[in-house]
Amino acid sequence: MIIGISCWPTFGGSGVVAAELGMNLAERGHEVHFVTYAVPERLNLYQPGVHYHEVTVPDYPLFEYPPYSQALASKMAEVAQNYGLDILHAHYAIPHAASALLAREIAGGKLKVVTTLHGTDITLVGRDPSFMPVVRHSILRSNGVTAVSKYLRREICRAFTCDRTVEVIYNFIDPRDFKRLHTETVRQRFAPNGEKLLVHISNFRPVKRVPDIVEVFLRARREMPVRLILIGSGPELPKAERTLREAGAESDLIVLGTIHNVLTVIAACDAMLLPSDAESFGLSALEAMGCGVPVVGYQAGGLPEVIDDKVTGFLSLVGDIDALTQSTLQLLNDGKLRAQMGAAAKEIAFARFNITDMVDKYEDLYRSVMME
Ligand code: GMT
Repeated sequence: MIIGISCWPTFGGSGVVAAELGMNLAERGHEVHFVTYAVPERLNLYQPGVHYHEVTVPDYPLFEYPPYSQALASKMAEVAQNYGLDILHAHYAIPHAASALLAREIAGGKLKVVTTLHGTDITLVGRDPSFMPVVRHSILRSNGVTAVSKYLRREICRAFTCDRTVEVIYNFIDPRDFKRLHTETVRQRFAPNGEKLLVHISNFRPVKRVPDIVEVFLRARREMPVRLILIGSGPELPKAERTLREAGAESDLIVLGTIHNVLTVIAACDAMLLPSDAESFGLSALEAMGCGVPVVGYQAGGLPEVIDDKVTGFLSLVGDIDALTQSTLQLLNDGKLRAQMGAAAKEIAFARFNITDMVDKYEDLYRSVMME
């Protein structure tokens, strides 16, 4: 098949999933064309079968807002026509799905659009009245629609429409990415005196409940030598840094920003904190599981579909910081429990969320929409 993929190329999970999917499809012999404004993080452009087409938005004094959606649709249509795309797979509704529908109309012919909804495009951003009609239209008019969890499928039905089939295809990890992670160097660097290491990775939006992470860390720090590693960036990060500085805990805070080898860092840690109040899937939780690191979070959104409470991590009620702290301390204090949960996490992550099974499902969906 000849497949176009469009996604946000930044550090978010949707871009990671799109890149991993594209590379795996190319390995299977498909021709894959990425259409974005920058090369997606984790995409290997040197891999045979992977192509990249950059979207550029011309600058013009009239444009107060650069019309990216139109430039994207034009590039998608151009790539569809020039390379004979069978499928255009849009990741994240805004603007990718909407632009893909426009490209399908322009390109005509056999082109089919598959849309994968990732989370905030349904639960937060997409629900804003400024976007809602476009998101609903994109869901209804795509040839195929997938959601990354059962929770997200329920939300699509509740907030947008129940009038179409939405297939759940979970996010996935590639076991090959988890081999040879040099965790010793990271531990030597960040925990030189045998401190315990907690890690959180996100875009630091309010939905991630960063103050809960700060509070758990401060409470844990009163009990034992522990350090907190923060990966990523976003509006809640400076506030967290300020709070920890004021509490005199900055010496045990490690802010890494948006880095590349996140798996190596995660794998060196003792537990991941992910106390979001809405999380459609939580790819970072799955990556922690693949590293053999248990996750502590809340029973929110699709997280219970990823983390088995008391087996691969701990999930408590949203906002229950006491429970969150207690679970974190239990893990940090008990090396045997950590090893047991870490091993279960690894096993379940690779069995339940294996890249081969999920890419099979995407291929099947592509084939079925192509037969329409
Ligand atoms: O808005 C975000 O949080 C970023 C977004 C993204 O584009 O990565 O994350 C969503 O998609 C991920 C990949 O499917 C999921 O793992 C995240 O859970 C989801 N974020 C939320 O639902 C908050």
